[in-house]
Amino acid sequence: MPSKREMLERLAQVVIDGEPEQAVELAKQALDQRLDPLACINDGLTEGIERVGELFATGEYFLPDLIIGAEAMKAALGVLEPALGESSQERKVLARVVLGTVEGDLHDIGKTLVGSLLTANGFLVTDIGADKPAADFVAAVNENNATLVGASALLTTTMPEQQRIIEAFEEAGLRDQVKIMVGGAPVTTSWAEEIGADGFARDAIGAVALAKNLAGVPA
Ligand code: B1M
Repeated sequence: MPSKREMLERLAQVVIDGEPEQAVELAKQALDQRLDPLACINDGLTEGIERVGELFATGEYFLPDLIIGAEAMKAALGVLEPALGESSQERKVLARVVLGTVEGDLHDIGKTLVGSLLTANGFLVTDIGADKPAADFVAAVNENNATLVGASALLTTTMPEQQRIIEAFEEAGLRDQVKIMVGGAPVTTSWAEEIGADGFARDAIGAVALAKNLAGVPA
């Protein structure tokens, strides 16, 4: 049986190689070996997709490589993410969250992971998807009586949409009723402060801690 380290390296490699079917098989094997699904995601798959991003940035990989790498990661997440929340079924809802990726931005892997961990930790998450205009965030808050909003942006060109979302809540007269958190690889604490967000989290685990803090729940 491969060691934990070997399994994590294989999970990273299968994303780098862009092999969705093998990714699913490896993810199942990892769960059979009782590896922590979060470790498989953070120390296996995410390592792989970050390497894919580096190869793309240096011109060694092209857009199709980026797409197939993301497909491999998503395929494995389909196996691993349900295992994250298995112990959270009977917990009470801490708060209702509306989560999405901003308009013009198709990156949804990190946002979905944030949603999975929030759900696993007792939040009721409405994931509105990717490439969503500010108005959709406002509408989803109204429909779901949410008190938390999470806006993800992965492109420097789409970060301003996070500010647009905050403005949309101000225009709708709802800014006092929701806490807005922002995240995504290019987002920083200073950006969050500059646009008037209520908080920034670097990763999905940080997003859970931030959401608890914003919802007034002990960490
Ligand atoms: Co693109 N892409 N991409 N991409 N892509 C990046 C982001 C890039 C950094 C790659 C690079 O050049 N090195 C670069 C952006 C440069 C920049 O703006 N600074 C880039 C580019 C340029 C592009 C295109 C423009 C390429 C092109 O067409 N020429 C294009 C844009 C399309 C669009 O959106 N309009 C594009 C397209 C794509 C794909 C569609 C092929 C695919 C996405 C598939 C999908 O998501 N369904 C893709 C991918 C896979 C990537 C990389 C390789 C990986 C992103 C990812 O999923 N990471 C990425 C390089 C990189 O980030 N290293 C890259 C794994 C994920 C778990 O991490 O999303 O960071 P992440 O989420 C983390 C944290 O950021 C945080 O928690 C998550 C989990 O820990 N987080 C939050 C995220 N959201 C949060 C919200 C929160 C809190 C925390 O609160 C609300």
